[in-house]
Amino acid sequence: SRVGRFRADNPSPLYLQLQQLIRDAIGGEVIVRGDAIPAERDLAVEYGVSRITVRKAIEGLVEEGLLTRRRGAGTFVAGRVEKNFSKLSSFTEDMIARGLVPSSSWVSRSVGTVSPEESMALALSPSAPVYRFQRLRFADEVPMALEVSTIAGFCLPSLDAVDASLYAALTDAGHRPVRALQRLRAVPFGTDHARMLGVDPGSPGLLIERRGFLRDGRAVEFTRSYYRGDSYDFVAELADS
Ligand code: 16G
Repeated sequence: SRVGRFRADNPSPLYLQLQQLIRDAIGGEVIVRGDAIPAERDLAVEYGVSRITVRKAIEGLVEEGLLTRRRGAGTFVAGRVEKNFSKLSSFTEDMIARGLVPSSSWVSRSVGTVSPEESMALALSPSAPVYRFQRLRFADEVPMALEVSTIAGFCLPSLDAVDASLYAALTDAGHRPVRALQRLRAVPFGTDHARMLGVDPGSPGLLIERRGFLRDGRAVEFTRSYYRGDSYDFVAELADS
C-alpha cells in the first residue's frame, strides 16, 4: 500500500487512524498535490474497515481542505497555490514558477464585435472587433480556474494565435500588457461553473477581473478569472510609502 498500515495497539477510532495515515502520506510526500487517493472500497478492503469508516475519514479531510473531490473523478490531494496578487504575470508563468505543470482546455473561442460591457471595459468603439476565449486552467491536472477573456482585435493576428498561453501570443504580437487593474470579489459558483471546476454548486469562488493595458494606454484584455475558493492564496507585499 502507498499509505502505510494501522497499528494494532492504537486506541483511537479507526477513522482518525486512517486520517492520520493519509496525513502522514501527504506530509511525507508519498502522495502529492493532484494525486488521486484510492477509491473508498479499495481503502476499506486494504485496511479491513467499513466503507462508512473510510467515508468519515475522507469527509473530514475534505472539510479540512487537505483533500478535494472532483465530481465523477474521485478524491485528490489538495494544496493551495500562492499567487502574488500584484504581479502582472500569466497563469502559465505563475504555475511554472511554482514547479507545477500548467495546462488548459478550451471551452470556446470566437471572433466578434464588442458587447456594450466590453466596449466600456476596453474603451473600444461599438463596432470594434474582439477575440473571446474561455478556458479551463489546470495545475498538475487539477482544475484551478475558469478564464473568460476578451482581447481587443488589434492585439492578435488571428484566433488560433493563442495556443497554450495567451500572454505568450500577446508577447509574440508585441501587445503584451504592461499595466493592469485588478478587482477581486467573492462569488458562489453556479451550476455550470461548478461542474466545469469539479466543485459543488454554491461553493465559494474568487472572481478576479483584470484589465490590461499597453504603454500607450490602449486596453488589451478584459479577463474574468473564476478561481476555486480552495485552490489559491492571493498574497501581496505591502510597503509603507
Ligand atoms: C492570468 C491573468 C489573466 C491572463 C492570464 C494569461 C490573473 C488574475 N489573471 O490568469 O488576466 O489573461 O493569466 O495566462 O492573474 P496565459 O498566458 O497562461 O494564457
